[in-house]
Amino acid sequence: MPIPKAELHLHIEGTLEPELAFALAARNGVPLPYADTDALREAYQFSDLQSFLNLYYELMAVLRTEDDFADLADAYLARAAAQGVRHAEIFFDPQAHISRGVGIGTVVEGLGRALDRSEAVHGISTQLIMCFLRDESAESAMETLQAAKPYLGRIVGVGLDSAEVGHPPVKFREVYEAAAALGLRRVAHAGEEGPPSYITEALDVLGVERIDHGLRCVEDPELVARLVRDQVPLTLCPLSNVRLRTVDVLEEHPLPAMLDAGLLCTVNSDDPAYFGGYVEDNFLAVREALGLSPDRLRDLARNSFLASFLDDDEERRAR
Ligand code: ES4
Ligand code: ZN
Repeated sequence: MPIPKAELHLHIEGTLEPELAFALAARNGVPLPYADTDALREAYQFSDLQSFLNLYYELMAVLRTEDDFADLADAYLARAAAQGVRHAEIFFDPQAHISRGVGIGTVVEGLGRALDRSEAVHGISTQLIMCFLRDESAESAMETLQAAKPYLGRIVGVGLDSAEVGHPPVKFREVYEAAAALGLRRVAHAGEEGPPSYITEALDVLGVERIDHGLRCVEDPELVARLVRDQVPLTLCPLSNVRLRTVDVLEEHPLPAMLDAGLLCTVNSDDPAYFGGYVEDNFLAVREALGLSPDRLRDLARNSFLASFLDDDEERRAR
């Protein structure tokens, strides 16, 4: 049995498996420029983050109705349950749907339908985090935050994703201030492809309480010392890092050194349909490639609950 764990870095659109993509394409009459699922899978060869994002946004065309988002989330939750996930904090990208004429209400109500039955059906508690696309304007992010207002009962926090380099956290200062004023929790992708200074900026300017990825902190010893001192959680995604060539091979992933340094690391799946595995697959892969001991793996699972937005009582029940 896989160890019980929380998943804290998971883009729901990145759980769209080729089979479901083709089924939804047929259901909605959306043409896909791939002959079949094998041809689509062959496109899953990425040279960097942008090459992945191009396909990730292209395939979203098949997601159109509440049913589509409910089916997408149901499929993820079923797979996550089999991988030991007891709690999931799930990212979604409203702007990637709004720009295609799919309103945030369709997305949130559809996902919400699956999340509402998740505890009963899959034994997984859930929360939603809406992400802003950092390669879009701050004005667009602010409009998206306004559009989300009727749905904030379902949304625990905000995040920042998409193409990182050239889009520093400071660009979203006002948006994060507004999100905080609405009582939303704050996280941000930083230090995936971008420099360590983006991690510092996300903490100082955006007031985030978790860093998504954060891998490149290892290049800045002072930053590492701060992250250790403040026990800032990092949501690492090892298989993602290999597929997007952020690390050359899994055997060279800095996770063991990061744990040895005292960083609060968690292991997550990011976009599991694209990167070759769900969260337990990531645990097994780092165990094999990096020789992590059972104690280390238990630490990672424990960290996932510590770093979650669950309070102590909820955490005890989830474990
Ligand atoms: C993402 Cl791996 C990754 N990085 C940044 N933004 C993303 N959106 C979906 N997956
Ligand atoms: Zn991510």
